[in-house]
Amino acid sequence: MGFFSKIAKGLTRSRESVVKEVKGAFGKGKLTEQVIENIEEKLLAADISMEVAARIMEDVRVQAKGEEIDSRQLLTWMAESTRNLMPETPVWVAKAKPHVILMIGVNGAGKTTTIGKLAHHYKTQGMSVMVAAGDTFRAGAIAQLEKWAQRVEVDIIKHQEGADAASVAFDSYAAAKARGMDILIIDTAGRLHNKGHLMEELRKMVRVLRKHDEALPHECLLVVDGNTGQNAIQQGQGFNAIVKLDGLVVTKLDGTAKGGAIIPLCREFGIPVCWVGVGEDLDDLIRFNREEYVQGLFLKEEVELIPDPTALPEGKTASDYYLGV
Ligand SMILES: Nc1nc2c(ncn2[C@@H]2O[C@H](COP(=O)(O)OP(=O)(O)OP(=O)(O)O)[C@@H](O)[C@H]2O)c(=O)[nH]1
Ligand SMILES: [Mg+2]
Repeated sequence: MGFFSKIAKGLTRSRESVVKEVKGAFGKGKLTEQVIENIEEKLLAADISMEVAARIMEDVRVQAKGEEIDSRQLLTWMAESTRNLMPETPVWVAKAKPHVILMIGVNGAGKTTTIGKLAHHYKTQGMSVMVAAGDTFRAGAIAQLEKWAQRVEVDIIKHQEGADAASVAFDSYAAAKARGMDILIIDTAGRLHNKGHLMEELRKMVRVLRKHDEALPHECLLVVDGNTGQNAIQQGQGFNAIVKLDGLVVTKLDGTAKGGAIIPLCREFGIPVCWVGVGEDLDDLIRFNREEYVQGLFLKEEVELIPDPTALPEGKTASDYYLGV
């Protein structure tokens, strides 16, 4: 399954509520204040913030110039406006050897799972990968990462449960450097952004890593559960105060109705979404692409309209549409 159908599938629930309003209640006509208000409401339900929803609808209002439009046009403008509100995801490049990625986030966000998927991704690209069991806090966390490391056949650096997480980070860098690894991905314990002592531990991890090299970590990724919606903004603020965030990983976009939360999140922090998790398997990680995201969020309602792939309109192939695969 390509990026497109995966993200489109992941965003089905978010898309449905918005598209239903636009297609069902609006259909075709002039954009009245009432119509705009109703659509804004649906955008809020998909966890697009008030500020962002208002910006999108203002853009649409300007484009429409008071003339009659249909729902398809309206959705296309909404998608365009939304895309322009999001920072573009950069092409990934290794910053050094090893390129060090630190994964942070609240409990259960999907950090360890994402590390497994990322390790797999880089390995299939021909790079050597090491993972570090920096979650020494939660019982079973080291074994969980070890399982992933075995599954994708990458090296792991670990200490005992309860050991100092900062020394795991420090040692893993030394080991990755000595072994000539391309990528080092460091796991951390889940922590609430308002838990002072755990945030202090994170600060220490970064401080200690920087004894090796001031540029470390090269990538600090905040992992947020796509279902968390706008609470993720508060989480992000807490982490941002401790360590500079480089990008977001939004997990569990499969099956959430809150897929819109991505937009206020990356606007708030001015950082791009780098990866999106759409399931629990190794391949269920996608490099984010804002164009395809907004299409998945606003435009792929065609799935109901084209139930039979053998009856596609002329000039179209099945891959032009999301068919619910
Ligand atoms: N459906 C779905 N489940 C996911 C995704 N990513 C992670 N999960 C599941 O979410 C749960 C928590 O994932 P973990 O990777 O353990 O999360 P974590 O952030 O490391 O958790 P802690 O270490 O406890 O803080 C697991 O059951 C994962 O299988 C995703 O993209 N989609
Ligand atoms: Mg974990």
